[in-house]
Amino acid sequence: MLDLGTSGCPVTDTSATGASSIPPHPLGLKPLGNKYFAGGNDARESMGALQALPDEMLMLLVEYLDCRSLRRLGYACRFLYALSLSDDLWKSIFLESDLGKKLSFDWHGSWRSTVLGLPAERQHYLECRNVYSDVLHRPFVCGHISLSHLTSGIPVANEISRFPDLSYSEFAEKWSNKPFILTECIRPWPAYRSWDLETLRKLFAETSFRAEAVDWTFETYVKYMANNCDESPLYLFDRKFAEKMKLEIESGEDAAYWKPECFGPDLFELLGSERPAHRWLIIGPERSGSTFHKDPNATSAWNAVIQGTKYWIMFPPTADVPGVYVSRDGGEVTSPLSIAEWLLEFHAEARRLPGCREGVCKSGEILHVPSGWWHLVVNLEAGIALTQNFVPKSHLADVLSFLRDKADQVSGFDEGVTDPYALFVQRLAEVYPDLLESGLKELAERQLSKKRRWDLAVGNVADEEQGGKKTAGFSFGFGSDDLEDDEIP
Ligand SMILES: O=C(O)CCC(=O)C(=O)O
Ligand SMILES: [Fe+2]
Repeated sequence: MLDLGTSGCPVTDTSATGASSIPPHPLGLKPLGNKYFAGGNDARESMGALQALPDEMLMLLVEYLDCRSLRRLGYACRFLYALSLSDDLWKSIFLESDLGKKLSFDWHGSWRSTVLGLPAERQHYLECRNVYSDVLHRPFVCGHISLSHLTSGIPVANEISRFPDLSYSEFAEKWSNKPFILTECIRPWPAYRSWDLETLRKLFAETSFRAEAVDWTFETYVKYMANNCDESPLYLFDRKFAEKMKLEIESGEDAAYWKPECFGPDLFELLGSERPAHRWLIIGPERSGSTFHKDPNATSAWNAVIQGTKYWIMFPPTADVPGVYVSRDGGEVTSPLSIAEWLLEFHAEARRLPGCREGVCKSGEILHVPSGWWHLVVNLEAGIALTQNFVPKSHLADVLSFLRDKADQVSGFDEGVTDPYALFVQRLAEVYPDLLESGLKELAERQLSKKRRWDLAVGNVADEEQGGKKTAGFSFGFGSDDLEDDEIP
């Protein structure tokens, strides 16, 4: 079978992307390019006036249909039948239905079968061999792309460093700005020793956890995990897990886990109950994961794999990551592609860029995400992870700067905390006055150096050197109008 997709379905060199392993579509529909070898038998021609619309537009239109209308549309002709089976349409219908509000229900392997209550033995499909469409075929490709090419062939220069463990002084002096993996540090955790999906299912079957837009019991989520073909599977990402699972964390004989010592004091602990959300239980099937982002509030993070394996690709804070579009102030990140689409379209290019770091974090290992670093993560196997965001002393200035200068982008605080910057400064002044002073000094120095670079760029330096007055306006003020690197033309 030829694979001639025009987007997201590479025609050649599929071994490098994992696309070669994709099985035939269950309905038999094919990427658009195949039409030109098909001798004129094209299901689109039976669509009447709707033929005039491109597939993308048809898809947008049918998003407005309810369950009954979508089913009826499928009776009209083979192309619309294939279109009406797109499971993303049914996912939206599910989420808007009463079923979408339930904690538990019978999952039947797809959103459509679940909405329609169709167990496997009642699922019958028409074959659609004369349906040619990238729009319909691409989600299937993305839901089946093999991920094995990610683990093989990581360029040596990109490899994330691995150590058994690190001391705090090594971290503070050398590693707080770099990603790394520690291979031994979480092995004593009871959570690592005793948790796996089956154990958690037995203990917490009826406990509900948040997975993106839904709250489901763990039993329901495990069934979904084991049997779905979603391009972007729902990811369990719960920040109240400790309360829900009645876990002790950090101290006490029964602690399920504790933070690794090498990261030193976490300065956001000073915020006590007012600190923003900072720890999550993460569970997902193969192919689930996180699209490119930076962690909130310029915090650093660690991510510990309890079960499974994760592939990480990371870039330093100032990198332009291919396929990721960032607003001028950094406040809006648009990463329009799913993880699988990004891997198909951009992975090969991205790993050739300077600064790119890649690594595979296996069960029993923990990865450090430095403040401001871009990262995309994909689960190579179903698994469980714990993650925590923190503020190490070495990134205090970054966090102060974020809270002060990007107040509109600060996230995760309760509504009652109206001025996170002032609150953090106040707590630091009480406990670590010297650290606060040096943090503020570093901020002022950064501001001065930005100003100097600006002056250089616009020619003000000459005036300054000649004793002119043009640059006299600069002060150490802590206003929010300081110059961003990207504002310098
Ligand atoms: O999917 C993952 O494990 C990564 C999670 C992550 O990046 C985050 O919590 O910020
Ligand atoms: Fe993250």
